[in-house]
Amino acid sequence: MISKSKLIDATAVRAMLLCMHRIRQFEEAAGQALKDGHVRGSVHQYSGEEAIATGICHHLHAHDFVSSYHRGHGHAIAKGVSPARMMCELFGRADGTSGGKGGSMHIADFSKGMLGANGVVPDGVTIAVGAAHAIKMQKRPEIVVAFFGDGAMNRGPLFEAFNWAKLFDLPVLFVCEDNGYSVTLKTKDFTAGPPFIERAASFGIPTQSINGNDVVTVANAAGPLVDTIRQGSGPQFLHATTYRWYGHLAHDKGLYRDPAEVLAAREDDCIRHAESWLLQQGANAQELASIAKQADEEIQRAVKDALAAPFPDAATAWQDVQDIGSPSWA
Ligand SMILES: Cc1ncc(C[n+]2csc(CCOP(=O)(O)OP(=O)(O)O)c2C)c(N)n1
Ligand SMILES: [Mg+2]
Repeated sequence: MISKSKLIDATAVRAMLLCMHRIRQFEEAAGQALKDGHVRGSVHQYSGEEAIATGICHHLHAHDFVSSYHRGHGHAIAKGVSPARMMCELFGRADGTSGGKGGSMHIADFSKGMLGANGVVPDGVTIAVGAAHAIKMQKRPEIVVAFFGDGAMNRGPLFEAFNWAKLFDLPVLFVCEDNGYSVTLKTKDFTAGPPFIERAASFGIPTQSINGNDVVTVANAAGPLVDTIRQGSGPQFLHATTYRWYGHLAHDKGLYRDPAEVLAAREDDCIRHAESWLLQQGANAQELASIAKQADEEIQRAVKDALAAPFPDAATAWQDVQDIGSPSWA
């Protein structure tokens, strides 16, 4: 049963709309900053998928945890990590979440329960299960959400994670964000067997499949799952369908996709759906525009501040990084 505080009402959807705008604006700015040469390395934009992180993290407490993957900005923002510090991280500045040394694929902030984006498919999931095991052993009340893509469903460590989580009935919600693609391939074109949810179900994990582009649907599905995990149900698996608006990386023009498919996905915009929902509940267009404006201003300020922020001191270059011996090139 959904507890009263978790009923999805207009106040909740307004808050989630702001969160989705924040993520969308962050991704627009990050993609542009990469093109402008302010960001080195890679940027995987979460644009189009915002409803999933937003609708699920809406139900998490500050002390709960999330783990993520290479497309991790949205999960971090939805979990409460500061977009300003994340922007600094992308820009390689000392004020970044990892002092500017991690970049986009290593956004982490333990103080907010964000265990990290992760470049290795699907290693964020195994980290989540480790955290969930620690929570269970210490009899603590937190839960963990492991976000991952459909591509992870064909990797062995994911099944080790499912097995371990169910064997010990760990407090973890597995969330497969199924955008249909793994880099340039349609995931279904290299996937054998029955639908993904049956893979999780084969471990005895309860499963559910939902439309991940509707934040109300996501939040209504996630609320009871989070509750039941908190009450000791063991792991749950949520499969959420969605689409990524841009290429695999901000550099990637995505020419392997049918333009009509991309256009249709953009019509199925999670932000537009949330706005329509609110309009039906009596919100007015002005109010919705001011929510979008608030997010836009926040992110523009984050970019401006990141550009002005200092780079890490060269003397600290070898601090907080894995020890790989003496830098012979130095
Ligand atoms: C172990 C491993 N193999 C290969 C890669 C290269 N790689 C990066 S992303 C990706 C596919 C990701 O697809 P998905 O999990 O669906 O996430 P999406 O990019 O669609 O959000 C692959 C194969 C990797 N990062 N790690
Ligand atoms: Mg995918």
